[in-house]
Amino acid sequence: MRRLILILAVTTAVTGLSATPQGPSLTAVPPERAAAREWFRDAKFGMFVHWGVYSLLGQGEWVMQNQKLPSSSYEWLATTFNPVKFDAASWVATAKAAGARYITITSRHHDGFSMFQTKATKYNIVDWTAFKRDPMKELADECRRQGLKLFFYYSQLDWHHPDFYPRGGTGAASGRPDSGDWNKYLDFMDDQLTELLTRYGPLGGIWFDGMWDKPNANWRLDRTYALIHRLQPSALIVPNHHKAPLPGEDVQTFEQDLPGANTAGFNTREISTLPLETSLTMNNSWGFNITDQKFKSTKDLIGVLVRAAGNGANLLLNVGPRPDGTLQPEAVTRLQDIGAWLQRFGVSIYETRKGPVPPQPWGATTRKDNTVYVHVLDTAATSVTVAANLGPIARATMLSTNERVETRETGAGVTITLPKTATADVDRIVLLRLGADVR
Ligand code: JFZ
Repeated sequence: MRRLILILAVTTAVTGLSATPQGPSLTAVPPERAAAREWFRDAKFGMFVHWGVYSLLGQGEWVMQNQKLPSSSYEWLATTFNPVKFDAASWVATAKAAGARYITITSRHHDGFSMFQTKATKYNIVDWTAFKRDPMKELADECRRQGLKLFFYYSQLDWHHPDFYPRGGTGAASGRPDSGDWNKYLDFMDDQLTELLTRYGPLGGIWFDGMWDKPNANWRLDRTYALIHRLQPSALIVPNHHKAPLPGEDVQTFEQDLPGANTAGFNTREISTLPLETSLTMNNSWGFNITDQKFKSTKDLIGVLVRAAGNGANLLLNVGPRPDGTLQPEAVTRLQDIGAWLQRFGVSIYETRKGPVPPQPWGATTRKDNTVYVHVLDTAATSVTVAANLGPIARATMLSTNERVETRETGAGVTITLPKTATADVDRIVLLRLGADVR
């Protein structure tokens, strides 16, 4: 009995998930994690990477499912994965030059192949391929060297593991036996997460995906989340389950959508008070897709970054590197161009919070202390109205040139007349210094 009480007490202390009189708390977290959440809110821009065995076929990361490939074929394919040109230093340098503050990478996607060294299965890049290297380790070391944080995407859905049973909505064609031990599968995941959180240095966090495949299963989330927060108290849990956040989770992420927009059809409209993130493909694919040339323009990508910031959210912008380990040139040029823009105008994005009004058809607003940045993305606009009571405005200037800008308080808010000289390439940014003292 005493032992039971002790176990209960320890579990409660460790999970932090115990019900308070008001129910489980989403916000009461230890100081390390609260600080990590603030770091996340400040970071504003991350590079997402989808890369794995599927990259070989150039049809996206769902190829195993979409082409109904049996495990036996995919296992053979995996033996041939040998990305000899992979260079962690250059990937991280590219992300850094783009202005990204973190990288989130697929340590294991739905195909079940571990892109890291693991004792939990031989089906991993070190033991299964001629490559024999651990690219997650190389990236973790480089991120530390170059000052970026690293998050591991980790799929809870597995199309290969025999114990992923009963199966969910996908993964039926891989030829696995109709039996399996669900709890053994959950143990396997906890073992792998333990490796990821103990062998790669301090992580930004874990980006979970795949629960949606079996929404009613017992995923033992409390136990897994407690494990993560015990192993690394400042690691953030970012779940892509498309629902309102659950206890223990740290970031609300929206796939292919700005917070609350749900153009994708599978996101929730409920926006929590947690840090927010929007994930976005650069073309229409996550994993390398050799026929998908529909890359968004740099202008459009910056537009999403600005609108995300205007919602108080980060942009997690995806690249799908090629099977030889190189980034696609189309992605590299866009990342370079975003980086050049952030070099000049990053002050209006990084460390900001959402502005006084939500994003508008003409653009978005961000705010830092007593400075409001009005981002005019509509290149045709000659004036815009920020429909909020901002109080006195001490100074209004174009961020790019310091040129004075005319503002007028109307009943509807503050109307800004854009100078004719302001060039309208991507984003005309007006800086409003709030307060009474005119300087
Ligand atoms: C998920 C993954 O399946 C995808 O491969 C990629 O990693 C992305 C970031 O996350 O995408 C999903 C997941 C579920 C649905 C749609 C996209 N869904 O339930 O409609």
